[in-house]
Amino acid sequence: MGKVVIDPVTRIEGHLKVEVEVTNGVVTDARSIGTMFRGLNAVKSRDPRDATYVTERTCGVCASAHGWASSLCLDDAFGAKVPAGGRIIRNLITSAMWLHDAALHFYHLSALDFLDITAVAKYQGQDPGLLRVKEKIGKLIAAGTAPLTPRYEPDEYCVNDPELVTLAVSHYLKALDMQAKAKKMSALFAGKQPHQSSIVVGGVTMLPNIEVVEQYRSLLLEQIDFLENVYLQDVLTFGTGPLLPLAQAGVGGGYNNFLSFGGFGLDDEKKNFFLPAGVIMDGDLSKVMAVDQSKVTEGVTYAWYKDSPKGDHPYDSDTVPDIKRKDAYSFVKAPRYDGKPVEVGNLARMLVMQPKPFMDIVAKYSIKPGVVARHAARAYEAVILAKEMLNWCNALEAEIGKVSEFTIPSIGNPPATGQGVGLTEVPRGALGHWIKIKDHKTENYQMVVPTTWNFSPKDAQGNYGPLEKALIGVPVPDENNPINIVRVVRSLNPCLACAIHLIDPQTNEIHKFKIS
Ligand code: NFE
Repeated sequence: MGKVVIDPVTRIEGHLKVEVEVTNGVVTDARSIGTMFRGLNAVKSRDPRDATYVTERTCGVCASAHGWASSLCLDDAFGAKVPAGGRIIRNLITSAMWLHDAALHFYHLSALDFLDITAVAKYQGQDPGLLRVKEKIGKLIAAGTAPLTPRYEPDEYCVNDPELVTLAVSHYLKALDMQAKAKKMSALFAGKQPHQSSIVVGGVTMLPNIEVVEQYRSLLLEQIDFLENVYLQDVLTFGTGPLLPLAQAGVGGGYNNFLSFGGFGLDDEKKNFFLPAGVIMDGDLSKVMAVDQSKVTEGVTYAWYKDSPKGDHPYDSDTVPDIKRKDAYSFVKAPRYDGKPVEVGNLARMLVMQPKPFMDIVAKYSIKPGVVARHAARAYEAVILAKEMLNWCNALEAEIGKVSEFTIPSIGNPPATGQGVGLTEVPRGALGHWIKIKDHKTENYQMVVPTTWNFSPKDAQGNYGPLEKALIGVPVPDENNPINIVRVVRSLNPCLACAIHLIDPQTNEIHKFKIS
């Protein structure tokens, strides 16, 4: 029996430490530890409309996601009705960033867990593009400056066929270009990226014209080609080839509880979504339950925060650090739905939505929830989302000319008192923002973020967080090469920057802590 500590886990967003106990080559205990306190000073006692701009600064990856969630939250609190054009432009700004995230997550963060990169040097083919890759990467390997690192030793699940590896590395390079172009798409409507400046309470500030929509559409067609013919094919090649044993064993599965808040409003931004809302418990896919936000709580029994005197629902909870808290081991709180830990993200969304082609692949290859299923879900979702975005371009063109419909409705000053909730789906999963308003100012503001759900510590009942549960049972045949651990972590696509945040109304101080 031995303890394996990975600190920091690299090739993710933010700062994460993972500790596991390994007994007879299998993980028997696990801790997910958010190590960096961020002390993001933010929105309390300010004009509620500031929330959109401040909460976007939580993260540089999913900034638009927070702008979107905070605007949905403010729409609710202000009673604002968003015009159709505003809803569609919000969808186009945020969905483009999902495409950015798909390329980033698979190629630049995860794929290297499944490739023996040294095989590039053995490429024998004549494809000029792949020969350039061989030359470029081969030089780095020969020089000992191992490229695309840090990484663990390749194991039996790593692809080592020189043709396949060289092709995959060429896709890695292509994916950099696709990331940049996806961001450009988003910026066409958002003004800029990563921190967009168009989505606001009541709608968007942007007035589109046909030229902008056409520019977006032509970049989108390029994305669809890449997602469908490169990304999805790579995931299928790996997932139904060398990784099939991992897929069928469900390595890195977990509770089989899944939550989606629903994302991308079709006609009503709060009710009818392209990616539906739903809850699945204990893997029962025949029973997708409706979401009730009142069942969301955030506990801190094992997190370095004080208990919230007014309760654990995000309308009332607070975020006050307490580094001396007994038994605490993470700066990530423990959100629960109806008291249960739930996995959020692409797999949760695809299991709630259950699109036939995806479910057919899962059935055909007997894939169980886990590492490989998450990658498959992310790739399939990216393709169907990108194709749906074409429909939104068409719908937006039909709205052009209704100029007044695009201007921000006259929403007036913030209400004297009120509250609102904004629930949506963002690349990593379910995102919720909650606000309470008093004297026209923000009295309380809480964000419950995808990575907080997935990477939470234990709760008061002693239930592991979803990642912790997913790690238990994972094979680690060599404690010096815990590659399966990072595969599980990265399949959940964490962003610890989002997961840990704090709203401090008084001091503006970035707190200092020493973690022993
Ligand atoms: Ni910082 Fe985020 C997404 C949000 S993560 S990336 O997607 O919200 O938990």
